[in-house]
Amino acid sequence: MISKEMEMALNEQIELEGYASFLYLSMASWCDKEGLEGCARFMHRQSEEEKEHMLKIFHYLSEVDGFALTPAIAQPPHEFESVQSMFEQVYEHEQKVTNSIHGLVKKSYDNNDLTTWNFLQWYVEEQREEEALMRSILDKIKLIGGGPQSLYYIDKEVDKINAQAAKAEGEEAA
Ligand code: OFO
Repeated sequence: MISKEMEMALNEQIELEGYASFLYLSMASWCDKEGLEGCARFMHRQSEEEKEHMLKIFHYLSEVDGFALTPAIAQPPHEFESVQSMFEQVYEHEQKVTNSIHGLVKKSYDNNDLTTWNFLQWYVEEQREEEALMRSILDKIKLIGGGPQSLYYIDKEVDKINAQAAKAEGEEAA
């Protein structure tokens, strides 16, 4: 059975993952509005992934006799200054999630809750991958620069990255 302290901390993580899902959904909608279809597909996919991350903790809590709470999610922003600033916000959010996961890993270790410690290793790896992915997109955006057709090329690149990620996970790119 999981401790109340760990249960509460995992419920906070549920909220953070849920917020990430809503934030990326909001970004997908903005991208669509701006005609950035590839970026919209990418953000929709990220939003779904975050929902899965949230649910994974839900199921874990049930499994260890804890109680998962459905979070109240704050409304994310709807407008973004540019595609670059949007991806900068994604990267920042991912760093925040990474710090939170690392905090949970430490807490589980300090509490001698090695079951939760082991469960969290998946998230440690996932965050490493997500941060690397967002950094590589930001690097591409900087390389493409601000020329007249830059948005077209950025959108194409992000769409390509999305298709590769979907393929690697054996799904159809939506
Ligand atoms: Fe849940 O991995 Fe990103 O935030």
